[in-house]
Amino acid sequence: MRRAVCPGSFDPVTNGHLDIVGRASQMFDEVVVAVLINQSKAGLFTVDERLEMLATVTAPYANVRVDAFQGLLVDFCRSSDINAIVKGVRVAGDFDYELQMAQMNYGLGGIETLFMPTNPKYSFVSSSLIKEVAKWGGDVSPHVPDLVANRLSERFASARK
Ligand code: COD
Repeated sequence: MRRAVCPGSFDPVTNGHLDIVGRASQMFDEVVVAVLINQSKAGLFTVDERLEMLATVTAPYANVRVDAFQGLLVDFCRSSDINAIVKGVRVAGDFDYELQMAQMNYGLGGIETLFMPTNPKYSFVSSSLIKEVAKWGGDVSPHVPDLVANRLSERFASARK
C-alpha cells in the first residue's frame, strides 16, 4: 500500500492544509494527517481538539485518517508503515527550511518527501496569521473551514470575558 503522511501542528487546520491533504489523497492509497504533540509549546487548541477538527473536515476523503505523534517524524513513519512525507510549499522561504528537513528525514529514515506547490489562493495563509487575525475579531472565514472559524471565535470570545 502506498501510504503518505501530511505532518504538522494544525493549530488550527486551514484551507491551505486541507488543499494539500485533498491533493495527496488522490496520489496515495492512504494519507495520514499527523499532529505533532509538542510538550514544550502550548497551542491555542489542545491536540485532541485539533484532531477532532481535522477528523471532521477530512471526513469527505475516504482514504484520509488522523493521528498524533511525539518525537521524530521518521519514527512515526516507520511504526505506521508510511513511505512518503507530503509537504506544501507556499513561498521560497518555506522551501529553504523544508529542504533541510527533507534531507534530514531522508538521512535518518530513508523516507522521501514530496513538495506540493500551494494553491495560490492559500499562499499567504498560515495557522499563526489566522490566530492573530481571529484574536482581534478579523474575518478568517475565507481561509479556514466553517467549523474552525466558529471554534476560533468561540475561543477568543471566551478569552475576552
Ligand atoms: N498551503 C499549503 N501548505 C501549507 C499551508 C498553506 N497555506 N500552510 C501550511 N502548509 C503545510 C506545510 O507543508 C507545512 O509543513 C505543513 O502544512 C504543516 O504546517 P503547520 O504550520 O501546521 O505545522 P508545522 O510547520 O509547525 O509542522 C512542523 C512539523 C511538525 C512537520 C515538524 O516540526 C516535524 O516534523 N516535527 C517532528 C520532529 C522531527 O522529526 N524533527 C526533525 C525534522 S528533520
